[in-house]
Amino acid sequence: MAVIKRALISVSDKTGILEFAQALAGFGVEILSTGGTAKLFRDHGIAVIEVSDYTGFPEMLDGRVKTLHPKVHGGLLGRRDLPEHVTAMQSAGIPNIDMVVVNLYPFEATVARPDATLEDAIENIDIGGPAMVRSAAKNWQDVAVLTDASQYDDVLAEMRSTGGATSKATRFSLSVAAFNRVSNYDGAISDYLSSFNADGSRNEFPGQINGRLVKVQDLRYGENPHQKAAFYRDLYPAPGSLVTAQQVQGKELSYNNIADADAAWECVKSFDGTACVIVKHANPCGVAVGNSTLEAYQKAFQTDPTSAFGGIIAFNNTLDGATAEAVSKQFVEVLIAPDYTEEALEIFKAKANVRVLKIALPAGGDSDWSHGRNSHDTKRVGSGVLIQTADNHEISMDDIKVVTKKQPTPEQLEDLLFAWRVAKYVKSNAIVFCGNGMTLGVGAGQMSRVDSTKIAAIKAQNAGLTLQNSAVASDAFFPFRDGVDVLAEAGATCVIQPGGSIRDDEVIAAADEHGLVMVFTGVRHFRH
Ligand code: 93A
Repeated sequence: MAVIKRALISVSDKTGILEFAQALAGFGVEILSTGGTAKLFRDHGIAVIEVSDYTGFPEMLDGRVKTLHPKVHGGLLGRRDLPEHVTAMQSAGIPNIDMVVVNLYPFEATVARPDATLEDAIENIDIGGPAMVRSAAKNWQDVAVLTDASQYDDVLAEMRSTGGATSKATRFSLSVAAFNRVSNYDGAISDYLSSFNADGSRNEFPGQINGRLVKVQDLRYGENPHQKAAFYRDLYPAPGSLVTAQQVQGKELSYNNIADADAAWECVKSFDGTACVIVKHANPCGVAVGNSTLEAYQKAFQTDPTSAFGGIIAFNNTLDGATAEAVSKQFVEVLIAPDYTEEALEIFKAKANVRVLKIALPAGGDSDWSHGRNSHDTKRVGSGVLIQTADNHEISMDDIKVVTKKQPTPEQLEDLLFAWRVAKYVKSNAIVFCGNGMTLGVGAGQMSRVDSTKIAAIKAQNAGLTLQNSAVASDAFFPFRDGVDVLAEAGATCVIQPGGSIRDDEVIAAADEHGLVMVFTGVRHFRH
């Protein structure tokens, strides 16, 4: 146990610092502080020694040099267990400093401001703070380092129970937290500065990316029970992304639950009207829009009741009691919605295993999800990672080009756009039959497009749904006419696809032959 006799406090975020310093003073701790922090303490009657008085060296260069002094760093770094260190410190007149309480210049908050300039950012790069944090964290055997207000209470509680000391275990975990903090801080600086090209323009893919991840939770196992796993999130997650979810009830989320929940949530939040998405094994097996969450769910369920069993179900609107009642009739693994009525939550309570997730709408709180979009998408390969900007592409009516003799009706256009939206979230090769704001048959993840088309038609048939007058989306172009022949025979009357095949002429001729409407989007939505 190391009793704290002297502490250096230098904080930008002054949350809770008065109470903490007051408590330290109560233990008889001598407090050293920098300009602004020292003034705050003096104003509140807390005894404090200015670091500049302590070192005999004034703060200078607009505060850029405040604590960078051997009397500070020697006091933090000197080993108490080495006689040579003890003697050297004594002869240099450097007393021990047993505790450092530092939080850094707000670099991250500064660069998050839309109006922040490069100069603002540079001025908010803290040098002396991280230096002290590192000195103290390196010497954790004897020095306690606090870098966040959330740590104050626990440290004080321990000091109360030990007569003013901290334990080795506490000092070690504080040291780890301190290095994490400094690493994140430096990572944020490195990421920000690297995101500029030499001419001042922004660079989406800089030479180095400091992928900083924070553990959300350990998982019982991975994709399979013999694999170990944990769930991590970005240090700064996109608002409204899955990692921001709050689990309201239910069993612990599994690895596959999380992967599927993400697929369902990303898909459902892309709709403007009330929508429901049911996902199984990473693919939507039912998607629908409706006048209520109940109607959307009932339509989505109809697409493929067999696959919906044990599915992940997401809504983009508050889930009400009537919907909860209906959903409770099926076996469901995970439910996701921005909110739930009290009645709905009561109904789910009776199904204690069901995992119920609530994801707050992104700041702004309206139906415009664009500010809640993930910016990048990553995929692990061997010892590397592929990074791309997220597939946030949306088409509008202006992007659509009719290529057949037949023109689409307004209803057909609506169905085509719905089908196109869904196809983006289906694994390639994706073929999606739709009609009346719901999926009718989904063909996913096949190695050939014609097989995907056949499977989608078979699934519709299995569900007892008719494909007469349906609309079809294909996530990428038809390489041959065979897929078009299959969907026409199944009853589809209109098709949306990117176009761009060398056999587009053959494909368009097939569509004309079948009397179909075909439109090109000019973009594809591969999803692997
Ligand atoms: O400008 S600095 O990099 N130079 C320093 O020597 C130094 N020492 C502490 N910034 C420095 N600090 C930082 O000052 C601390 O990390 C803390 O964020 C801030 C507290 O300043 P004040 O007590 O004047 O409000």
